[in-house]
Amino acid sequence: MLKQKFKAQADKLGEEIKQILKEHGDTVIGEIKLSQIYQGMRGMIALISETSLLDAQDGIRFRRHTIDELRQKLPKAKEGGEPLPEALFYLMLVGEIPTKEEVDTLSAILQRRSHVPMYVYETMKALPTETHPMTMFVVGIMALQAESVFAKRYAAGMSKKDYWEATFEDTLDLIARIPHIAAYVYRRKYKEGKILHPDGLLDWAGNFAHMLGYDDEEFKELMRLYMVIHADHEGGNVSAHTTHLVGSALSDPYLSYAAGMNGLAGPLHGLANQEVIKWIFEMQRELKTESPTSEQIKQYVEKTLAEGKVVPGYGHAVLRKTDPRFIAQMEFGKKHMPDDPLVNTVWRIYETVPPILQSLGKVKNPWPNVDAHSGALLVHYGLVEYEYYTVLFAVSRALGVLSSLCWDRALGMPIERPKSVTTAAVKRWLNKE
Ligand code: NMX
Ligand code: MLT
Repeated sequence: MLKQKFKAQADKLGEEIKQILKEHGDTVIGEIKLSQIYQGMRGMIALISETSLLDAQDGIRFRRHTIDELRQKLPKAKEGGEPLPEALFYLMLVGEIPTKEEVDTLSAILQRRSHVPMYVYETMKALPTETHPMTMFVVGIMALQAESVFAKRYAAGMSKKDYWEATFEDTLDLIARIPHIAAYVYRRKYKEGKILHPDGLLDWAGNFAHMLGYDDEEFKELMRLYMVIHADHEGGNVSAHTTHLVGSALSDPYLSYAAGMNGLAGPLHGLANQEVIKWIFEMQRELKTESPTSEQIKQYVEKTLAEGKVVPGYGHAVLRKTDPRFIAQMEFGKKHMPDDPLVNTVWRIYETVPPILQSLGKVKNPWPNVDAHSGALLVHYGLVEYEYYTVLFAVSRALGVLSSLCWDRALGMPIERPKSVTTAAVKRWLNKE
């Protein structure tokens, strides 16, 4: 059903795009400044991504729905609780909010597809336990690539018109299997390799929490919220853009997703979630207090800046306001753990950091992003191994980047290959040479 629905939507949009390009293909939609090609292409519109759109002021909208709306409208595991991430995947894929029954069917399909062959675990096990969890995770995904339907069918001479279907199959298999690989990384690195068997009756995120070893109902709710808010952030962020770029060479979804997650593992992107909590723990250690005052935080931030480092969890390349994903986590904290000292420290940092960054005069967005809050909520439930946090981000990000990849292949997107120039060429344009 989901596959047919997706195909029908893709055919419809594909026709509309053909018409738009026929009538308006030569329409000029902007201009490029020289500074943009030297400065990370900020603000340059260069990609199509159907699953979500980021507004500098209002934050992310998934198929036009804000985070607040998703928390109200998407089906939930329990009344009044957090939305089911499978429901968001459904929404990103076909543009419709599913019914609870449709989500339950999808959860059951994912359970059925979730088998990970033993050789994948053996490959991860061959790595030393000191290996960073993101490296272990990506090695697991790369080992699993041998299962790719797309790669097998391409080798057997698949027609262009079937690329979307093979991508769709790999996407469902990957989303089903990724939590198992991620849970194994955690259990292998931190819990002496004691694997916990899946609970076939649970939803995707609830079962992931269970396989990690956290059966507290509130933690499962946190995982559902976490998996929803980290899923997608339009197409230009490093992990989404990389997955799209690598996929454009017809590298299969396993290769493309693994490439994207290597980008997520950078400290300016997804690794910032571990950096935030590490930074707070170092501050607590140095100041010898669990609850630093605003004045102490201010001095610590100034020290961080004086050492030539960034304040992790603050700033954004597109957002110019507090990230609504930060607010959603703050609301979760106020509901479930209003007196937690670490969570309160995160809130005190939120009051203290923005004016300091603003006073530097160069930081375009002094407000917190999603990573400023996530670690403190995890620590509250006992998940203190902060090097693991980016793996959680990666599990969630699969929902967005893989549904986007389905759209890329269904719309017949070509290989991505922009033009680069040398500074000598730039000087020639400017008649400086
Ligand atoms: N602390 C200190 N300086 C900062 C910060 C910050 N949090 N954010 C930006 N700046 C500096 C930046 O390093 C640059 O300095 P310089 O000119 O000396 O190189 C200057 O301000 C201008 O940068 P922006 O244009 O404001 O930011 P840009 O778009 O280049 O980068 C980030 C965006 C997110 C990479 C940047 O704000 C940052 O490094 N933040 C801290 C790391 C972080 O939280 N990353 C997570 C992003 C969300 N995610 O999950 O991916
Ligand atoms: C993300 O969720 O990908 C980050 O906020 C980074 C970005 O959007 O550039």
